[in-house]
Amino acid sequence: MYDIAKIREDFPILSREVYGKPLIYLDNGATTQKPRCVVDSIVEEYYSVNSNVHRGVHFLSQQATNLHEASRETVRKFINARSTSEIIFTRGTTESINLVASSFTERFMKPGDEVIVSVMEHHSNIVSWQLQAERKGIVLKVIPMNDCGELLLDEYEKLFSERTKLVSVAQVSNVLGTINPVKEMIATAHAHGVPFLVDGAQSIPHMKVDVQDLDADFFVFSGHKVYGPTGVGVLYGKENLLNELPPYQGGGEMIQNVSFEKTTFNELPFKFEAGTPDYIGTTSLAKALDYVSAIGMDEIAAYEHELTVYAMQRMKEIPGMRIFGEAEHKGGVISFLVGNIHHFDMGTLLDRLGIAVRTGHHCAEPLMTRLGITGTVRASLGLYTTKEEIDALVAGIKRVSMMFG
Ligand code: C6P
Repeated sequence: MYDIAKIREDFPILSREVYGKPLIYLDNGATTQKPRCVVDSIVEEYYSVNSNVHRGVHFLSQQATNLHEASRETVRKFINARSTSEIIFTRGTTESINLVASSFTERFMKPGDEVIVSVMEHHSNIVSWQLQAERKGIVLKVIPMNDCGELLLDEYEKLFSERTKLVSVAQVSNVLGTINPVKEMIATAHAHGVPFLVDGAQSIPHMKVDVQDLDADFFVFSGHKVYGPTGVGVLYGKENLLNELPPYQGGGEMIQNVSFEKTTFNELPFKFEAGTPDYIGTTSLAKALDYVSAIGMDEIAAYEHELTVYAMQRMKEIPGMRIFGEAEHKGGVISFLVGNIHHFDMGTLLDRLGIAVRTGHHCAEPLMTRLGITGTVRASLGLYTTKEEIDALVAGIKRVSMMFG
């Protein structure tokens, strides 16, 4: 049984009001709200354990280290990696992609070598590669999509050449909600001998992820989008690949021995974790993963799917409604425009009704160009979203539309 009332009680913020109206939080694609156990974990660890990890012989340092490393194991289990050596803690999806872009390019790419991305990528999976294009002369190739927001797999296949060195694609689009067939796309890349990075920022909160089943070479995500804290994220990488990559940043923890003549580097995963990690954040992230696991990722996916189907159907009742993203396989992200109403106006007026949505280009300007628009209003669902909230959104949109005649 999916006990939505009980789930909502775990999130104190959901009972607050804005402008004297009950909060209807539909901006989960930007960040999710936190259950009590996640916030409690932060407070408790600061109050009773806080000490730097991997650095002290004393009791607290060892206890903090144990918590930090236990969290790595929780992440490993959550995405079914083979070993904790494959779990690198970062600041989030963006830092994880930048790490791979920098280290992978340095190790494996020459000027003229190619990376394939898709037209629906978030800026972090475009600009990270463009920086390498400027510095190292690599070339970006782009998988196009159809008008429903589905990637054109035949075109994808045609993009491979002898110079293709990596494919980097989001599992779920943060604008269209499209669930891309990454398992199939990874198999295609591997048939060409090319590794694949999956941007899991928008998939990890909504579906079961098994990196071995996908056969992903890299998988990245942010803690804050999966009901965890801000400032901590994950880079999963296959051990043999990570071993080949040079370090991303220099500092404490990532070294074995340092002299002014020569420095040797620590083993995985520490080679990529320079400086004091956000060990309070990693413990709290593990609490978030335990929390969603206890509900069940399949149960969350089924609940959100039903809600998405309902939301799509209700939204289409609204006169002048244009929905961007109608893929057959679609998650709970609904981008729309109504008539000639500017997305910013719609978002601002919905806000006055207590409804939090995101407006603008959603850090996906090339996708906006493809769609021929400057931005959308985006409602993104979470595990605590209710049908009543969808109804309130639909009523809110109708009310704003009436105001604009
Ligand atoms: N998308 C959104 O409102 P960070 O900021 O590092 O946690 O995540 C970046 C990122 C990367 N890939 C995808 C597919 C994403 O959706 C995001 C973040 C948020 O859509 C904030 S722009």
